[in-house]
Amino acid sequence: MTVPTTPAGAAASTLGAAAAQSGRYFGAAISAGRLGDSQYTTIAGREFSMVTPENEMKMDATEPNRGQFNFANGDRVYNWAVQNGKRVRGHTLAWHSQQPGWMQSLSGSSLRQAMIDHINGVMAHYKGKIYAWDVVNEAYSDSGGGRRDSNLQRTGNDWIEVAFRTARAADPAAKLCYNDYNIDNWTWAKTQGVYNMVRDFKQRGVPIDCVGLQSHFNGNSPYNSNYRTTISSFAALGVDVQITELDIQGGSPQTYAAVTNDCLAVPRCAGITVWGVRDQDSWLGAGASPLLFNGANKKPAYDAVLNALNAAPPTPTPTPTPTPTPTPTPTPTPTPTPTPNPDGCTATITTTNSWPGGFQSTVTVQAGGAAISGWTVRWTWPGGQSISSLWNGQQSVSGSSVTVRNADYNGSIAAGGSTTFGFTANGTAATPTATCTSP
Ligand code: 9MR
Repeated sequence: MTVPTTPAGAAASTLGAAAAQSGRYFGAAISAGRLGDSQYTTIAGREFSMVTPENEMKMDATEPNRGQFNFANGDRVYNWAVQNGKRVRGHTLAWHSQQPGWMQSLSGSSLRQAMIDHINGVMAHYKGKIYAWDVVNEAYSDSGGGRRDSNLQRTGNDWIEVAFRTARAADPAAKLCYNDYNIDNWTWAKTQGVYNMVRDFKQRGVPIDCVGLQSHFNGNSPYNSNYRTTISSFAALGVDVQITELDIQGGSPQTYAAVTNDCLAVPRCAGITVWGVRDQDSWLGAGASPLLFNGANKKPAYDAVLNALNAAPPTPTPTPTPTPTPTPTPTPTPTPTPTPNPDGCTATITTTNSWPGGFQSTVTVQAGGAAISGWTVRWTWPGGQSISSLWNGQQSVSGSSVTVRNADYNGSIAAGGSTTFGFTANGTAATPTATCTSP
């Protein structure tokens, strides 16, 4: 990353350089559609050290048809960012909103599988290139502290942890964030709901590295001075905090300074991203005056943020206290010993991810020399393992014996073709030999 360095004692003159003095970044949401606007790219190129594509890496943009990925606009924003020396936050892999039409009409295990496939498809394309991913976005209800109802939530309460585990396996180099709005005020039930989820994830070893506080402040959700408590409380759980979508209706310089100072006060507050460049670029419209620039002009809020960043005590080693990314336990390479079965089917279990106390597997069911119209896979757990969630199949368990039959939609396999089902399980990762029979 090339962030201009500032001589000791001198004030930095851009947001990115000023934030870098304390090892932090300062970013903005960028739209592919505005990259032809030279006023926009001049400001964004000069001021910011981190970029979040505003819409271009969302589910509807990246997988418009099932299994068919489109990274044209995501790559446009990504390439502009790296060509201008900036890092990129990925936004977002699993969300109830902005789903492509085909996904909106799915449910149950096929939606669960589609989510997993989506995460794998997008993260594979950007593997090793993304600073942090908003793995799951806005999964909590606006009141009461519980989960928001959605098609993803109805696939089972474990959908969020399955998303994070899938994401860790897909790109171990990216920080994995949970991102939401209205979790800025420490006294709100929604904030506490997300806090409890993150605490639970850390206790159980579900991979999570950061929490994104969107921080859209307005009359209904105003900035409160307990924001610093929110940031430090999340940080104390052992995750980074990133302010991911900051805008302040009315653009108060005092509030912008307070938000900046609250981040600077907590070592694990890694950086701030504003949700757009100029007021005219904001999803709220220019009339809300929510951002730091009015046309090419720096607003009073800009000066307030820059001065706060310049007043921060410099850190000698500018590292945003990166999370010691828990390396997923290397998974033992399975030795599949499928018995050749010219006409029936074979099944092979592969571990795709593991963590202390659990693992995730994919089972490939392959038809032999003839098409089959249904399949049953059986195996025996060697050491007390138990399935916590299974998709694309119907399971029945008796002691250590597991039987999985095809789901309604994946029983028919062409000669030589294959399908997969998957599961997460408790216990030590194991790849027992599975048998497959077809009627
Ligand atoms: O700014 C985004 C706007 O252009 C889109 O139309 C909108 C669609 O949902 O999403 C906006 O960004 C949202 C972000 O992805 C998630 N948090 C709330 C943001 C503002 O609505």
